[in-house]
Amino acid sequence: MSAETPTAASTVRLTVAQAVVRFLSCQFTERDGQRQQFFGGVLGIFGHGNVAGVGQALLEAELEADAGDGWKPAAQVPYITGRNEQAMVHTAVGYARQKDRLQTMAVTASIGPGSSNMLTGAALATINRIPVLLLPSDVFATRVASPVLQELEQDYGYDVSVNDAFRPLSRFFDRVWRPEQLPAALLGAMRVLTDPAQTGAATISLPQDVQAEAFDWPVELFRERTWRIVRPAPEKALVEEAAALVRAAKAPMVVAGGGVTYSGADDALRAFVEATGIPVGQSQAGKGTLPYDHPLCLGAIGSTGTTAANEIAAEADLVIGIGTRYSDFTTASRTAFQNPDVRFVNINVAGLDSVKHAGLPVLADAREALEALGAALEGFSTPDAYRERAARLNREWDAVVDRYYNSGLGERDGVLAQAEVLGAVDEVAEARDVVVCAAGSLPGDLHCMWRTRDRKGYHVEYGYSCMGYEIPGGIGVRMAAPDRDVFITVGDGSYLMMPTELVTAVQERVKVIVVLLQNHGFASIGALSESRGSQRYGTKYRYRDEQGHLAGDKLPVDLAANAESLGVRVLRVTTRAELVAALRVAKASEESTVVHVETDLYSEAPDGGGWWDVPVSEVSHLASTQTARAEYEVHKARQRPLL
Ligand SMILES: Cc1ncc(C[n+]2csc(CCOP(=O)(O)OP(=O)(O)O)c2C)c(N)n1
Ligand SMILES: [Mg+2]
Repeated sequence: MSAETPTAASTVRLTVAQAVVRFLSCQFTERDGQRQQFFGGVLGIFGHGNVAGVGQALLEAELEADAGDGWKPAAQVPYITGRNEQAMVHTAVGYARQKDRLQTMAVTASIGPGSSNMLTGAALATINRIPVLLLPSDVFATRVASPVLQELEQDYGYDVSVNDAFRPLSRFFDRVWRPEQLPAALLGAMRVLTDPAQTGAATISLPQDVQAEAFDWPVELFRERTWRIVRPAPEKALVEEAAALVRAAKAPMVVAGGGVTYSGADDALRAFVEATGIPVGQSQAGKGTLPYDHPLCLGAIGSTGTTAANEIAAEADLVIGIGTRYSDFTTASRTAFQNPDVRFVNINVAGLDSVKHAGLPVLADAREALEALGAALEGFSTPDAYRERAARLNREWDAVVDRYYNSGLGERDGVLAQAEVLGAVDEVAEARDVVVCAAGSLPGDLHCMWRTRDRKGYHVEYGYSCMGYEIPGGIGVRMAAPDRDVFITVGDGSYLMMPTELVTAVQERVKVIVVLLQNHGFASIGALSESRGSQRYGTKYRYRDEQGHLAGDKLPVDLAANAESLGVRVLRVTTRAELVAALRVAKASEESTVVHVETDLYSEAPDGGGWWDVPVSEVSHLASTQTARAEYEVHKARQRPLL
């Protein structure tokens, strides 16, 4: 026997699915000397595509059946049954984001619709740069019984399946046609999931027959592996160039994005801005990088920004973007920065983001780069007047928030304004609690108004702004942070998209507080429609009227009863005082609660001066559209190429 020949002891005979499950339980990440289990759970729904493969493997792992080789898992990876595959990916994303991308979950789905249901989740994870491992099941590799139930069948290629749709949505994709391919697929997925610049959805497609196939795996595949989450250091010359730009600037500002938080660079950011006196505007993912009442915190920037951030942005001659993608909401569709000489310094781990707006690309980890730039700027500060102006703008905006939080409109009109609901949540929530949202008019309101006090206290999914993320995403947040209360704020439209995981919250005894704002339609798209000349067409949940339009009476839906039927406790409230009382009850409880509150479809958010590019019809017979088009062209003229 040659040295290379595997001995009986150096291989272990397992199915492909058993090997996958075993592999998941021995992956760890490490950063700054802290080590943690990478997969905090496997979420799944079984169908014929995975029940006897991955399902059997999970059962065996849960029962700790002795495989006869003395192997013990390095960590327990619990299996959690979900209700909707898309929602399960949202839960994994919520979990991973709350864990600063150091931990995540895997999701298993059956072939066909079970798998394709995860496509939206894959896009959401990749766009938000959040690691999730997707394990869709696939058609038979052997094709003995093709076409199998739910097989796509394309006449131009028999190896195409619905799972090929994951390719453009994933940062890594592989299909394991043969067991021999599995180790490379698993290691490739781990490489991408743990790379801060590459991370997103990693997809390993598992044909249903291959899942059940046995193979002699080298035992090394199942050794504990610790993946270092790297902190790439910035190039010295670039730091010096960036420092020179800051020293020459008269009106510098920072735009802080999610990358600051994921890098754990919040303290470094605070030290940097306190030393240099450079104020900070925050993207949705960057809210929390400084507490709302820090004198250099300008709060939300861009389309849904504050007057504080947008006023400074309009004049800024140097923008230091840190861990930001510069989405259209952040740049107010490229109208936020109006100084003709504005320049950008982009601190980012991702090459894609580092070169945006023709910025100086400081390709590096946020914390490392902030510390290096801070050291290079030793002794530098903006004038006191600039610091004082930022602090004044911050206080002025907070006074606006105060007025909206306590407008008294609910008492006057008999139905609460949305901002009053946020005011009530603000009153009851503790500093470390987390507010969760994703779509509708709430994200904009939260972005400009929410008083974020803790670095992980604000969780709005705004890369994909996916209706239906709220409840499953919030459940993932709570799983990641059981010591924080999670306030899920959700509109009626988003609730109707995906209330399903309330059942999962009940099953797993995961406590969340859902604040369900019932305004009988789309306040957000309704307001947008009106401002763009489309008269709120099709944005209300109404019966058809006598003319055949969807503008009749309100529909008799009872979302409170719907939530109750899923097994959660529901509190129905009308007034502000009732709302505050209900939130306190929910907070004191150990169970999940849905607080159902009627709100005004027409309630307004404060205007922070930001614009958003949503094109208006160039020709129309409607006067409303013609007026909106004329207004649109005025804004359009302020858009800058930033080259
Ligand atoms: C899955 C999905 N479909 C469509 C949209 C477009 N969209 C954005 S907000 C919105 C309406 C949200 O309604 P609701 O949750 O009731 O919130 P409200 O606008 O009333 O605040 C729609 C349809 C989206 N973001 N996500
Ligand atoms: Mg609504």
